[in-house]
Amino acid sequence: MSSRCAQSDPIYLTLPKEKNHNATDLEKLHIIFLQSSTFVVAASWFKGDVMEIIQTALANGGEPNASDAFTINGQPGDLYNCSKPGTFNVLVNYGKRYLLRVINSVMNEEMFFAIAQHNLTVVGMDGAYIKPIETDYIMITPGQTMDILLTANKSPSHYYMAGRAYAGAVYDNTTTTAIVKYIGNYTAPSTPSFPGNLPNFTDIDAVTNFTNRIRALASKDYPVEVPQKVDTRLYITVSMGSIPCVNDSCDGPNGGRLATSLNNMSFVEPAEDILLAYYRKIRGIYTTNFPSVPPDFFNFTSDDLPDNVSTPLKATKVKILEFNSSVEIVFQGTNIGAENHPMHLHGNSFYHVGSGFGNFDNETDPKGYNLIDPPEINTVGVPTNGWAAIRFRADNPGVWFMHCHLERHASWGMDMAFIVKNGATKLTSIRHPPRYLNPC
Ligand SMILES: [Cu+2]
Repeated sequence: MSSRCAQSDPIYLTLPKEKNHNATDLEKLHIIFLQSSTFVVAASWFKGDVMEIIQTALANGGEPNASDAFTINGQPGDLYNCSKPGTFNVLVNYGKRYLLRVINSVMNEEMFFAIAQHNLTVVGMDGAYIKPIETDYIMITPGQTMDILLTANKSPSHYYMAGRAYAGAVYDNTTTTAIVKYIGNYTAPSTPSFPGNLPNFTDIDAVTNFTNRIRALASKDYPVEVPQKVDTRLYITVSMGSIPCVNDSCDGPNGGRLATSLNNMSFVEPAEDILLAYYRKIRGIYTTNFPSVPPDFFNFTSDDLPDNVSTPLKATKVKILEFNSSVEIVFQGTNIGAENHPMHLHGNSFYHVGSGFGNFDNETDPKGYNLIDPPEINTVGVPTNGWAAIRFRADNPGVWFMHCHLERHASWGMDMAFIVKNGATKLTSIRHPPRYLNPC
């Protein structure tokens, strides 16, 4: 049986320098979640080719099957049938401190992660320092990276580290584990202790409580440069709609085809690359009128939604940004298929200046923005039926994709692109394409 590795779009790791953390006795460990792996051992895997599963779901317009297992460093762990012999082990020495680099490379799920009886000290996120957070669990979205210090200071024994999903509409409800094993002579328990503080699948409070603690380091060496004034503002609704099918014959809601959207625009991947079309001034590939506000205003998070708000328009629209302009985006989650959405921007990190539940209020909510030490990240979780505000300076000329990092939402159209115009100099302008461009 074969299976394919299902990863999100490429993750570029820019890791903070370690000099701030007296890394003299720091050992480094890399912890990577993968949604499926190279081998299919038991019944609880994606059977067959994961791309085929996704293509079939896309063709039929419905949800793809949830995965059958998560893995830590390629292994599902003890809680799956037949996986025990391959469980990943992390060997530690008592008294040492370790740097865990946790990457959520799961395709469709945000993940909780914890280690039995050990606190985690989160010191970095998406390649930037944060003020250290002592916590007994983390929540990490697909594509996000976290740098975490672990001190091996408990009784030498075996301890589970475990990860499970923060639930979406359809989710894999299994739990992946690895084992932290202290080196030395002691009698190991027959079963390692399990992290009692690993939140349950639907624990929204656990997500909010963890996320709200994240602050940039904001030191002299690592200053915060969040724009205090805004040139371009966008207010973007994030929705999970559907488009009717002939004879209601598709697998989505009411026989329709699932179609996610940003400001009611469900992104259609163009035949020609947007970057090339922009560079070569090819017309008819995209339009530049991505809406800066939702086309219709209603109570976005109400249980009682107006009729006809769940059918988006299919289009390939971009938003043009002036070089070096400051941009604010408020993502507004809606009750059109309410879910948490990890929104991810290419080309720039951004500052996460505020979040809340319900509808964003453009008079009162900005008063609560954190413009002192907001974390600098590249993926932000938009709370279920809530909002998240980000700011960045558009100083990287080019074409930059922005999308939900849940792969299935992105594949249904929860995407758009920015075109950041060139600056005045060669250094602030996009480069020529390479002389030879791969034809595929
Ligand atoms: Cu999403």
